[in-house]
Amino acid sequence: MTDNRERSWAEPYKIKMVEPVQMISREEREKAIKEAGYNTFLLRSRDVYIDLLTDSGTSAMSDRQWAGMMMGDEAYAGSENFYHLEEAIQKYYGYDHVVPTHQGRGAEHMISQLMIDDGDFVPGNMYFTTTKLHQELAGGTFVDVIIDEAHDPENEHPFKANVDLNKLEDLIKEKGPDKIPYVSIATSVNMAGGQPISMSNLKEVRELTNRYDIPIIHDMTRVAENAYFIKQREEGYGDTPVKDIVHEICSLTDGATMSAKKDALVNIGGFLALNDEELFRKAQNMVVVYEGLHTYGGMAGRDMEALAIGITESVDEDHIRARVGQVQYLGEKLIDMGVPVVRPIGSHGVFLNAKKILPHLSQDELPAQTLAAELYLDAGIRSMERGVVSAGRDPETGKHNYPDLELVRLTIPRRVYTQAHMDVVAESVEAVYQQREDITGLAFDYEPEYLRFFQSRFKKR
Ligand code: P61
Repeated sequence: MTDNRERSWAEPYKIKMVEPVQMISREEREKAIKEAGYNTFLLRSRDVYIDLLTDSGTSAMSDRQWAGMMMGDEAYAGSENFYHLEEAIQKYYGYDHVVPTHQGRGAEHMISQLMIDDGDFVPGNMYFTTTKLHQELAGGTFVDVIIDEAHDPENEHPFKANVDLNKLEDLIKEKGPDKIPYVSIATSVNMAGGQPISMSNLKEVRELTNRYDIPIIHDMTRVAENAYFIKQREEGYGDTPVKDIVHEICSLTDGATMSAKKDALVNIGGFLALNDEELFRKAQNMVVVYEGLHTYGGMAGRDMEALAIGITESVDEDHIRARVGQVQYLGEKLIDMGVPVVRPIGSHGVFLNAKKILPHLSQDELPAQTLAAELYLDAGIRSMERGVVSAGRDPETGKHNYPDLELVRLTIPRRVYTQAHMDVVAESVEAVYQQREDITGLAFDYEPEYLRFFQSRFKKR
């Protein structure tokens, strides 16, 4: 480099296979979203042009992963691929024992059933839909102990996933440590907008929980993305490899649930990782009831091989820089266009601030659900509601939960779309933003009991 200007970077891969996508006409999109009850989860994928519903299971696998798929050992018991997976988890994450599951919620189900008793409280750094539901189904109550800044979309705190230690200690003192089976710590907190926890905060949580002898269970779904932000933002980590930061994060916790469909670059899979031998034995016994034998837990041998390789690739410096970099690129573009988004831009998606974009809609008029439907109408871009619909109802009162954050998530799959796709997305968001005053809200038409956002149907008001 001849001067101090930042040089452009590009994706650290080239494309070997393509999957055609196309945009259907405006009339067809109108018909499709109406038939889907204005719920983007109910659209058919063939009717979507750029699919930013989720980064879950939507990543492109590498040639090495596909080669690994050919080495699937589909033995019912003792598959060679399980041992490769176990080795990768021990090497990169440092947990002693592994129970594979079909995906993240399989692991959440087991840890909740094994550790939570009726009347327990589970503190965590913001809720996640499936995590909280499994805690409730086990008889527990989730308690949010994230810092207040996390609930403010405009607050620029660099580590919005940090735990408020006072909130946590007050809860422990109020309920008593024996009512708190574990503290649930997520890295790269999804519902806050993909925000990281700092290493120093995690260390403080560890010290506090050690004093009360309470374990930490880590939702490590996006741990590498969190580690990348630590490298970027936390003093003393600028020269530390992401893989070492990941290892250090895990070493501060006692076990983890993993949806491998995100960070770990596979289309299906997950696991429960534990250091405690006795708990592990119980989980190993439980997995045969709900998932499959303890050496496959609902995954095919080939899936476990792809996952073992995906874990290795997920902590590669070039990969993680390009992955988070692409999300930042879209976010910066939208900020430049004046569109209100959650700040700082998160790790796995850009979160539009629907409350601010559609201030004329009350939360009962479902601003984020409405905005997601409008985005689809404009250019066939599929996004996800993360607001009052996702927050569900209070199990005690049956009333809607009204979260401060009323967001639409533009989630970027890993290694799938190009910067040109990001440009198209930004232009579509801008077009919808310009027509925002003409947008009218939605009302529930059908609402299922569990995780209602997946299957609810809506009607125009
Ligand atoms: C997602 F609308 N996430 O972000 P499973 N923990 C965390 C996750 O992000 C996560 C799981 C546990 C999804 C899929 C999804 O409300 C929703 O492998 C931090 O999906 O079972 C999943 O892992 C669960 C979308 C899940 C949702 C729940 O798109």
